[in-house]
Amino acid sequence: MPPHLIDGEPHSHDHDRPRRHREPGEALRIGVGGPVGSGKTALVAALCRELRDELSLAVVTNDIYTTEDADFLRRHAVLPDERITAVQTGGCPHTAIRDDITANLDAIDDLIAANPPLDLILVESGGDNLTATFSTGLIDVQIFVIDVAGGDKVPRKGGPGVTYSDLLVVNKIDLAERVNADLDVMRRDSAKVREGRPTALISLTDDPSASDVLAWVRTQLAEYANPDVSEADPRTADVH
Ligand SMILES: Nc1nc2c(ncn2[C@@H]2O[C@H](COP(=O)(O)OP(=O)(O)OP(=O)(O)O)[C@@H](O)[C@H]2O)c(=O)[nH]1
Ligand SMILES: [Mg+2]
Repeated sequence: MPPHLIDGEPHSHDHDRPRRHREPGEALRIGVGGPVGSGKTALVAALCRELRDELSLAVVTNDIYTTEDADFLRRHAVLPDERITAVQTGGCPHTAIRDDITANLDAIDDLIAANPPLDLILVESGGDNLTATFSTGLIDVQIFVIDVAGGDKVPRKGGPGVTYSDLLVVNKIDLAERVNADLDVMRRDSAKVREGRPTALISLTDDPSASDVLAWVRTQLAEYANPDVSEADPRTADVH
């Protein structure tokens, strides 16, 4: 048994599963996951603000016991209320995005019915740990958001989100000095575990438009809009 495994068998993660079949004209679905407080909602808000004038957008948030994130997005009017839906997961946040995704699929169906046609649906996971990833039956590509406050060792610790997400975002780099996090170490370790998949080091405080992430999202939209390249691996888009 490999020394890093407790129960002997590797877990089956989503990265090697087939991707969701998208009908022509269907909205691109982007999952935004990551640990509690890393900046997922702040990133979703930034993307909505930047894209809402050119695209038809909607958001699903997942919270365990509340509708806090949806309330935040509505309060800050990043989108009209009818474009934001909250799923209350009631248990481990990863369950609703990976194991029983029915509530999220229902929420997406309702958003599509209420706001036709949609170009992009952002699905924010409840804050979880490094093992949480989205089912490829729910979303098309996923962003995993960590932050520097967890320490510069986090990328080195790996996990499916850090390793296999289509885009890894290391947020709050404005706090790096305060928490003694070495950004070069985070950059180097991310590149090592991700084997070519892109990573963006950002600060939503210093760059509220999340320009690197925005550029990556635009690339995904362009690739999915072009049927000739829609079968291509979305992880090829470069950020850093
Ligand atoms: N200093 C700093 N703070 C940030 C940055 N991005 C987000 N925050 C703050 O971090 C806190 C958590 O941000 P959220 O967007 O709520 O994080 P989240 O990942 O959605 O949190 P959960 O949904 O509860 O898991 C908030 O107080 C944000 O204002 C950043 O780049 N720098
Ligand atoms: Mg949130």
